[in-house]
Amino acid sequence: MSDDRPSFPTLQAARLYGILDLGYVLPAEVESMTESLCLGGVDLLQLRAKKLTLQEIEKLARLMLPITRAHGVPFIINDHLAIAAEIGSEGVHVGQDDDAVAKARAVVGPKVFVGKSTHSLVQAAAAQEEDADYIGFGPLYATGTKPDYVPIGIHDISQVHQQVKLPIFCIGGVNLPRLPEIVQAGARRVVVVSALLQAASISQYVQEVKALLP
Ligand code: 3NM
Repeated sequence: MSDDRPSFPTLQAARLYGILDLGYVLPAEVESMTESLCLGGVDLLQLRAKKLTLQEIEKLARLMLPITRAHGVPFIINDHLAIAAEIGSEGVHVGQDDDAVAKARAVVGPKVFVGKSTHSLVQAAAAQEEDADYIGFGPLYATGTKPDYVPIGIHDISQVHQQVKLPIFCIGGVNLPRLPEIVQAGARRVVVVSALLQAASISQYVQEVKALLP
């Protein structure tokens, strides 16, 4: 892992976490979309590509990294620890069925942050015990981006913030019209995927979401 990585804002300061999901974006659009997301002001950006080969994902990650670095946006690789370690991303994200946080940290090294998806209060508390650097909490609503997941609703948002002291990113069906009730329920940070990637102006959508976050 290189020691010359630039310094980045803390995860605590992050409010809007964008995911560039290849379910919505063509490989040829990845660079321009990355630029738009960063210009708009996402605080974190993840590459998620469930259907691409490892080689394809690494290639796209290498296209994105100089852009996110130029904007000072931490770049996070979903699932693939070896790619994160190889390219030197700032973070890696694992799901409930993926490697444990300790395993992830052993692969990517101590300077790379490790996030974990959680889908209940119990899983959120367990991720804190596991020493994750942040958690995703959701899906709040049914979402086509993860169609097989049962939505957990917004009623546990307040309690998860009392129980878990890590940065918590509420995820799943988050969009501008729903944001007021999500914030009202106690959310401080969100992940937005399809609403952002399908917006007429990505940069403007980013700005509008950020304006509604506390
Ligand atoms: N993880 P959208 S929900 C990638 O609950 C992902 O862990 C989730 O996409 C979880 O903003 C989700 O389009 C999809 O609903 C988020």
